[in-house]
Amino acid sequence: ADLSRFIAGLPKAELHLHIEGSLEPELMFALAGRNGLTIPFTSADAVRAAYQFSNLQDFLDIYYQGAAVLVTERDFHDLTVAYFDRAAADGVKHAEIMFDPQTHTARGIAFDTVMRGLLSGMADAKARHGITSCLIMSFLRHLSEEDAFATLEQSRPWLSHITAVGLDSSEVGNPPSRFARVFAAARELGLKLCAHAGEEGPPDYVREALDLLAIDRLDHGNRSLEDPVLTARLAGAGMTLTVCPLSNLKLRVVHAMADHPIDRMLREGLRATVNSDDPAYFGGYVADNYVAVAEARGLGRQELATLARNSFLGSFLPDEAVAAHL
Ligand code: ES4
Ligand code: ZN
Repeated sequence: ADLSRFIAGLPKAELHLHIEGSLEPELMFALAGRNGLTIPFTSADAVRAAYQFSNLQDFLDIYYQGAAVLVTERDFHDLTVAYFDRAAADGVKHAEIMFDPQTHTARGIAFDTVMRGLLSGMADAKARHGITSCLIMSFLRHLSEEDAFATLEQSRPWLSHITAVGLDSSEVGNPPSRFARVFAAARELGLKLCAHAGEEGPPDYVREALDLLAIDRLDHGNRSLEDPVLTARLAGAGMTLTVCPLSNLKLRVVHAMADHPIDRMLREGLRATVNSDDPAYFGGYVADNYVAVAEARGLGRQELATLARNSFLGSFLPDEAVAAHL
């Protein structure tokens, strides 16, 4: 209880959060009803009971199915507000939110509908809780480069409201190299660059994200630790890793929380942060992730404070705003 209170009281930024992954079963049910959609479950608890996965692909199949209840601007607004209400309780002061436009445009939902709903939810969060936020538009790596370019094109009217692009979905077999050109185009447009790499994929994919995508931030990155040269390079470059302990456990990136490498990452000089990834699916919001890994690894207050400080250092906030949070 003491540890939980300390963690909730630590000002923190959340840097790895898929907004579609914050869709709780109760809201999924409500949105299905409101939109006249049928989902193959009789209750929110039945939805929860169906969340059985032991690898990334099994999770993604369930996650994309859940996102299908998001239809109207109000749906995206309500989803976003629900996330921020929960994040506020966890001491989140700033959030950099990933969204997957292709998951929605592929179902005939307009890009503008998604953007309007997310942005109005973010404005509400600022008004209600004082939480600042920005958006990371993630490309689905199981789709083509052409599809990613079309998505970048659709985002053009909204570029002043988008801070970065990301790369998510099925990692193995979809290396960063497939998206080198679209990332170069995004950089030309002034966007920051993130990519999921080294979650299930090998250290080579992390190297590709550095060398071919020129990422500003690495999502997950766990498997970098298998390569000491790569680890030293990430540490030397001051690269931020957005680590997600409960996600790692659920998707078997680690076999037990007691094996989580978060403290090893810090000892190796990596700028590691703690994040929730898909909290509605992985069993906890950001403070739950800090608590779970702190208890399992025996982290002290100093290490926890370092992780929280790293979250601001690794954010895309301007230097003055970072300094104001430290
Ligand atoms: C994701 Cl944990 C994870 N990995 C890759 N892509 C994702 N999309 C949502 N969650
Ligand atoms: Zn993720």
